[in-house]
Amino acid sequence: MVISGFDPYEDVTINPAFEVPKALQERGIWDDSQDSTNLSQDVEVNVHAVNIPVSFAKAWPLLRETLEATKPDIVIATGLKHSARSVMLERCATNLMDAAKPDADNATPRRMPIDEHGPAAYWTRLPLRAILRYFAKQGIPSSLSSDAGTYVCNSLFYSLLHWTVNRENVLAGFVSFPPINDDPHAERGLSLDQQIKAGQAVVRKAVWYYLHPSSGNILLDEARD
Ligand code: PCA
Repeated sequence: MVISGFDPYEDVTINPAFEVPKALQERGIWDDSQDSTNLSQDVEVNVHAVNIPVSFAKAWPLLRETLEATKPDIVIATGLKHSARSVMLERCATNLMDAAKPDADNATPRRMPIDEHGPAAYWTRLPLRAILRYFAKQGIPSSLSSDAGTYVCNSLFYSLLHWTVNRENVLAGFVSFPPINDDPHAERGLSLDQQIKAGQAVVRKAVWYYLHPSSGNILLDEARD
């Protein structure tokens, strides 16, 4: 599987979208005693982490290069969402770039489609409700979200879902992390440790689902565990 994050950006000192992919590549996805996926730990999951520049022009070509080189079954892209209070599972990517600030190449696309001929949006095929319930069991605050904004995160997600349209054997999704906050009573943000656990849980559940695909509508279904 491939998990992508972003290069350091803005003035964020510790960026969960940089740290979580790195941690998963180093530790794998199993070091959590509360695992309840009933997945045998014998399933070998190779985690390949990649950091992407916060650039509208370069983000997707770089991720695509990695996907073509590693041919993963599962791709989870991640980003930091400043406004998030918890881990957010993104349902869809919209065909819109609207940058409020310049990207790493100093580009500021305003109200432009990502793909002039592409559909307005793509849905993810990750089993979001099942992941959400799994998070609840593990005490990881999380919620569903309908967009990853209109900046580089959303553009990367849109191109990724476009790429998977004809690759039915690839499961792809996007997770937005909140800022890192070690205060357990904070209204916003989660500790890095919790965010790493969340990243591991998303991948475990995605692997489980990959091995037990459902024929139902994963966005509406109260998917089984
Ligand atoms: N968040 C930005 C881009 C990189 C990141 O982590 C976004 O919300 O698009």
